[in-house]
Amino acid sequence: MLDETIITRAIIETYTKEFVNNLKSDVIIAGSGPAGLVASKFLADAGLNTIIFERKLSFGGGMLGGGIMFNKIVVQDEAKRILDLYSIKTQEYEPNYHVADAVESVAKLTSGAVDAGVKIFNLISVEDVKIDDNNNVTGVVINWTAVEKAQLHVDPVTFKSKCVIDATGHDVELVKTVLKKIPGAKLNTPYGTIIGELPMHAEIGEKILIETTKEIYPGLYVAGMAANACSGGQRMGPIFGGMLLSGEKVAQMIIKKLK
Ligand code: 48H
Repeated sequence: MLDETIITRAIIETYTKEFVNNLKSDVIIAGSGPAGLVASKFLADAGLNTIIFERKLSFGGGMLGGGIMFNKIVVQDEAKRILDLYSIKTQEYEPNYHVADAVESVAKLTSGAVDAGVKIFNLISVEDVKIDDNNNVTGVVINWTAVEKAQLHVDPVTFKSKCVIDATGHDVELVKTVLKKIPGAKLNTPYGTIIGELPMHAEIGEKILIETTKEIYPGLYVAGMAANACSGGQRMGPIFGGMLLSGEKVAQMIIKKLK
């Protein structure tokens, strides 16, 4: 005999317990695209308590759509080792062009994060950052995506962390919030502000992403497409090696700082 109220209680109690347990963490990541997912696994593997807030129902961001909805992705030689780490199958299409299935890639990157101990909260949007007395970023302010979509006037809640990663992709949402809301905020970019992403140039876009991945403002890091969008890096289309390497790099930077 199944009691529906036990099912309901099981879900509500276990969810809220995890929610409360994660009110203070080491690292909060906004966005579960490839950069956020890879960063989270490396951070958790290093023993850092890491959580991801993802606006959508699904994970993987733009990776799931491959190129023009053909759900295949391409990575170059130097990034293939990251796919290998997750046992994601690849086919060498031409020298230095490795093709992988986008669904398998997203599923295994997500599973790798979860197995490493990352807690992923989906259907939640980061709508603001939390700051300390010196205006350093020390957490995020979140709300249900459903509230955001319905434009309801419902106040959000706050989660604290030692570092925050903006892995929100092209829209670079957290950094924009810092610029908009913190008077005189200067970013760690050539002009102290968001430069915006440059047009397509896969070769340069992929390379420069490793340099644009950085602590962009005290307490706030950028990874993935958000990094190139901040510092004026080129876009690169459906080659995803740079996103994986950027996730790895931001994790290494934070591990060095916190460990
Ligand atoms: C919670 C949020 C919020 C928010 C957004 O776009 P993504 O896949 O990001 P990356 O950087 O890991 O990968 C970029 C890649 O997908 C891409 O777009 C490429 C390679 N483009 C090249 C080109 O030329 O166009 O994922 C970002 C994730 C998404 O799942 C969003 O839903 C989520 O972040 N997100 N989550 N709170 N405020 N904003």
